[in-house]
Amino acid sequence: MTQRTLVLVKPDGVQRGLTGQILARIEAKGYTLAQLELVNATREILEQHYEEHQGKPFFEPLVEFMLSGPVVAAVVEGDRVIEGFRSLAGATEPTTAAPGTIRGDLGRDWGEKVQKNLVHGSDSPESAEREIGIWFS
Ligand code: IDP
Ligand code: MG
Repeated sequence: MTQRTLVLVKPDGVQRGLTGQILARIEAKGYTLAQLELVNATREILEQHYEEHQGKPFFEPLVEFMLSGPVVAAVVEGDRVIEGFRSLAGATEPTTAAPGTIRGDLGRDWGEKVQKNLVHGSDSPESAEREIGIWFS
């Protein structure tokens, strides 16, 4: 069954001029861009989006990072795209994310309280629908 996922190119990806490369990898894999928008997030959006992380030590640095510049929000479609995009993105920590992945090839640790790792991808069908509703309401 065709799935949808929410992908964000985070502010580090936009600021470093990597949006095109990241979207190109998604398209080259064969997925479809169904919706695409450059957005200045608000604290309200981010507190909803990252609600599962509220109270963790990296939560406030994460919100500040996500407010530091525009993000590109996309709804991406395809069979098993949720799993497929997370595989394309690589592990959370860019230092150890596998080469060949977006985070592994394009990311690194910058010695900050939050891992700047270029992209977000929903982790389940329920998260995807919830997150698409937050960013594309
Ligand atoms: P994910 O983006 O790979 O799904 P999550 O655990 O959902 O990872 O965390 C959300 C975001 O919070 C990560 O992408 C990363 O930017 C940041 N983050 C997660 N865990 C840590 C941590 O232990 N230290 C610093 N930042 C973190
Ligand atoms: Mg996550």
